[in-house]
Amino acid sequence: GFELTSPKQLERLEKIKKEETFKGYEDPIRTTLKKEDNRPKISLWSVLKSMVGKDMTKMTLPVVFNEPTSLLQRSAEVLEYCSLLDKAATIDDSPTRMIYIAAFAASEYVSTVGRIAKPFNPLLGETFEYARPDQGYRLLAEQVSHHPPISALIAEAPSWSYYGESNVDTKFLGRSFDIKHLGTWYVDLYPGKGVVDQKGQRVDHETYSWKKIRNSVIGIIVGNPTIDNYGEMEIRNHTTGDYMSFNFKQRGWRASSAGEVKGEIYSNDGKLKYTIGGHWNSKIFAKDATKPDAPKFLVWEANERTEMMFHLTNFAASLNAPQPHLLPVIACTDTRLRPDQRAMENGEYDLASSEKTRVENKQRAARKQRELSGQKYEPSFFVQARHPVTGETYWKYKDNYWVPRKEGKLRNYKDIF
Ligand code: CLR
Repeated sequence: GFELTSPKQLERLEKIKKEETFKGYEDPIRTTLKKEDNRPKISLWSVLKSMVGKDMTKMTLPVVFNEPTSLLQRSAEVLEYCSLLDKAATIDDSPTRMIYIAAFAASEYVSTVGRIAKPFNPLLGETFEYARPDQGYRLLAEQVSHHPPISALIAEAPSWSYYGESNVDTKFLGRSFDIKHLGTWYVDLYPGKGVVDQKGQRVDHETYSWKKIRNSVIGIIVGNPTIDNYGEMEIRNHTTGDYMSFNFKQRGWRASSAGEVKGEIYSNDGKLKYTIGGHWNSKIFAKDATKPDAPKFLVWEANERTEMMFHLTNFAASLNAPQPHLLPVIACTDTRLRPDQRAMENGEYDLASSEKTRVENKQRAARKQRELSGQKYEPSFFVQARHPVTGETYWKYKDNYWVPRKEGKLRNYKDIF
């Protein structure tokens, strides 16, 4: 929806098109599943009470506590509101761009509401691709480590890349089930008019980074499980030196306090430029802090949700759709082809459960085989590298998915299901 103005943006668009990214995405987008939820009702506390102190990977839960998404797909859900990044790239002033980066970083949490279910833990080497010809972006995620479970992800559009690693530390402590995020997330933004860096030089992009805040399932014992997301998020623009502190308030006793956020955006000289406020579960506003009577303005608003199985959002319902044009072109390791998750989506819980056992055993056998032959496992599409801007280690995309995909070389390259 936003105009591309710079040669760099057009070059990035050209690459996405030339690699035939959108081949297979001709079918209409699926936005819903069946309405009725026919899962047997089991109290969460009754199965969790014997698992105090455990992390999620060590819990064997009945498959009805799963939802038909993988953690690769849940990490991809952040793209529901990626037009905020397109918007950021149209803005010339760096602290103003930060408003939209911040809203993007907060916007993913609304999808957690009502989703008290365990996503499928991806198998080692499992991948997930997703592209949107209507919005010009593409995404690739790969499970790069099994113990601990780590996914690498990159999404690319003409005016931005979003990438990072999902590495969650989960713990059930009796009162709450807590999820801490260890990975760092990055946005490389390519604004239409370029960027002036801290040395006063004009460059074609800027790099932001932040860590995700904590998720916590509360109300498990009283039988009304609810999700809260809270903590302090520090977003940094490493190129211009702007920064922001973003506070997600922990839910108190009053339901009206749920989802409250407050943030402050500073320019590199330490001057307060904008304040941000609102709720991650409904709307986010910003206000110019340099003018005393500046009105607040709306930056982001949550999309409407249709009631459906597993309380998925409409965007989430699109991710695992077995679309007829798409299935023959995706990699054979794509989540859409995973049989247990597909059975879950179809409401075939017994089949889901037996298939889950089968693919997990297959994964175990493959690992044994590697150990016996002394082979080290290497991910296919990402490699660990030092980040050129922050110096931290991160998973670098090898830029080797979309071309082999287009040539049909990923139809048979591995057998994990
Ligand atoms: C939050 C948004 C992040 C990606 C992400 C990773 C882990 C997810 C978390 C999100 C939401 C909450 C989550 C969690 C893993 C487990 C937990 C789905 C999507 C659920 C609610 C735990 C349920 C536990 C029981 C059923 C036992 O970008």
